[in-house]
This record gives sequence, C-alpha cells and structure tokens, in this order.
Amino acid sequence: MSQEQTRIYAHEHPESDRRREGGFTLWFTGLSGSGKTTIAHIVGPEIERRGPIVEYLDGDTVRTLLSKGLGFSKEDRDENIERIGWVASRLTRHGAAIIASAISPYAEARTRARQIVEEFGTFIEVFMDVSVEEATRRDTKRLYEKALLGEIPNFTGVNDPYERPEQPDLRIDSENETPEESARRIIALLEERNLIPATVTV
Ligand code: ADX
Repeated sequence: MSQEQTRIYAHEHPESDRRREGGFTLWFTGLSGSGKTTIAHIVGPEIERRGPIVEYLDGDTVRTLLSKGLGFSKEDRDENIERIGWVASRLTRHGAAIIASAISPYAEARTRARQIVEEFGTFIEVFMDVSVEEATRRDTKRLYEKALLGEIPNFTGVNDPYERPEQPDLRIDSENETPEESARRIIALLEERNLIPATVTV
C-alpha cells in the first residue's frame, strides 16, 4: 500500500459516538446589553453547586481567541456561531454544562447550533428579550451611542438585524425581571428537565 493510501486524514477518522449522559448547552441569545453574560454568571455557579462542571462560551471572549479576526457581517457572525456551536457540542458530549452567550442574531445559525448539540445532549435556548430603547439606555459599553452616531456599522438592533426566536425554551423579560429572578427561572427549568438535581446532595 502506498503512503498516500495509508494516510489517515483527520476528517476521515471515525469519531466515537460514546458520550457521557446528562450534558447540556444553555444557549443565551439577545441584543448586546440584554443581560446574557450577567445571568450566565449567576446561573453557572448554581449549576456547579448541583454537580455538573460548567464551561462558559461568551461571545466577547470567544472573539479574542477562537473567533479572533471575525467581524460582524452575516457571514462572520454565522461562522462565529458555528464555531461556538461546534465546541459546545463537543463539550456536551463529555457531560458538561455549557453556557453559551452570543448575540446570535440569525435564527438559522441558532438552529444549526441546536442540531449539532442535540447529537450529544440537550440544547436549551434562552431568549433575553430587551427592547433596543432599553438596551440603548443601559449602554454599559457605550456602543449604542457610537452606533447611533454612525461610528459602528452593522450594529445589532441599530443598523443590523436581530431575528427574535419564535419558540425559545425560555423567554426572559429582561426589562421587568431582576437578574436574580431570571436566574431562578432558568434553574427551575433545568430542574424540570432533569438536567440538574432539585436538591443538592453534599
Ligand atoms: S454575534 O452576532 O456573532 O453573536 P457576539 O455575541 O459574538 O456577536 O459579539 C457581540 C459583542 O461584540 C457585543 O456585545 C459588542 O460588545 C461587540 N460588538 C462590536 N461590534 C458589534 C456589532 N457591529 N454588532 C454587535 N456587537 C458588536
């Protein structure tokens, strides 16, 4: 057999379909400033208290490493979401609890992320619902101000689309709920779906 024939290419290498049961991805979607990261960091430690190891895949962080160099065109955002979805699916396979938080403005890309994760575990979509007016009022990173001045092109909610999820697993009313209330509702949903135990066994 020639060397050419025996070479094993990574993409041809059969992947094991073994998995550790119980893995899930909690996928936050919503405008910048809708509270995705804030709530992720309230919910995450509570999940860990119940047992699973948590991994965070936050858009802002991912964009400095895994998605470094990607911009905000539809193509680049879709690429970013595909990468996050892929990593989430690999970790979900190992039984971990993944908390992904990226604007993820396009429904089709979110569906693809769901599909790849569901090959190995559960996907829960949490829609952080906030109006552009409220997000602009909060403007913690002062990005809306710049976008409105025309200094940031393609800014989601200002001059770029956000496709609202039609059937999220959970919709959070980010304008009228406190982050603690929202976090409690998310934890309750995870308990209801048997993804975390309702009581902590020490
Ligand atoms: S996504 O669309 O690809 O899902 P992601 O969540 O990773 O976006 O990154 C969004 C973050 O990038 C925002 O919270 C904001 O800090 C920053 N950002 C910079 N430019 C833009 C832009 N044009 N639109 C939205 N967010 C932007």
